[in-house]
Amino acid sequence: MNFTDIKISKAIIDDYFRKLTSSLELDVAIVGAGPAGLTAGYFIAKQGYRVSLFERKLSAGGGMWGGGMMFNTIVVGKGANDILDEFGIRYRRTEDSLYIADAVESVGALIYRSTQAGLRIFNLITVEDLLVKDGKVEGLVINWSPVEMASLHIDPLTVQSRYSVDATGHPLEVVRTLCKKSGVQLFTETGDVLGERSMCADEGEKFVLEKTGEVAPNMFVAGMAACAAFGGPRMGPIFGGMLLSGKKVADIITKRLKEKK
Ligand code: 48H
Repeated sequence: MNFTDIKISKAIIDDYFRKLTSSLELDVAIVGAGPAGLTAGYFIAKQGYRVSLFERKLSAGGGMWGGGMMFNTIVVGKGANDILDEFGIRYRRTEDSLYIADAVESVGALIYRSTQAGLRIFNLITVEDLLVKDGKVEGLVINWSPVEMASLHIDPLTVQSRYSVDATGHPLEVVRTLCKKSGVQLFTETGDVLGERSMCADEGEKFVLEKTGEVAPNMFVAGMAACAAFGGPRMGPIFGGMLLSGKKVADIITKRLKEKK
């Protein structure tokens, strides 16, 4: 094989298959590369666990790129600035004790630091279903996003994971599918999805952190998905709760992984 063109193709194909094959059996599978999913992936990978993240879109970053109403500045409250420090994101403190950072720098840092820590991010892959056995989530069912976009009738593949995280933001896609298709009772007041409530930044920031955690056996929620599952208010373009929620879910899961070696 002498053509450089073919060597380039072979290098890409070999490397991608190496990454995908080594993601078939995971400690943690995360759905959604918004701020919550990326932060969770970073803190889990940093502790040496096998963690991969599946993102439907071409680019990771979720709703963070656009700040508030496309003004690409993000705001975080006190406490979340420690996470900005951890990722090396520069920020400025306002007179109102809010911390503001550039949205593009923030997303760039989350992606860079999390992949450097060992998180494998698969963009252009949609999680369309779950692997469920005896009422417990044991993995994810994945397919190429262009297959979904073109409504092609193509069956998916499956990855196995000890724990899964729905970090799909407002739509709470994975947990909704779990309820709809498997009838699993959630750890919410009614056993079902409660749905996101209208805006209140203070309450929303507190709520998302409080409710981040296990929502069904082996299935966790982080970020806006936690508000949607447990019926909390939205909080608009303040992103501290998303970062802290990602860290909290990572702390809970890594503790569980250590206990159940
Ligand atoms: C693969 C999927 C699937 C799927 C969705 O929306 P996100 O940024 O989510 P969070 O929770 O990290 O951050 C929320 C924040 O961006 C936000 O919207 C806030 C704070 N809103 C408050 C308010 O009041 O409006 O990211 C979720 C990601 C996206 O990139 C999706 O493409 C992806 O998940 N995704 N990926 N398979 N089935 N569903």
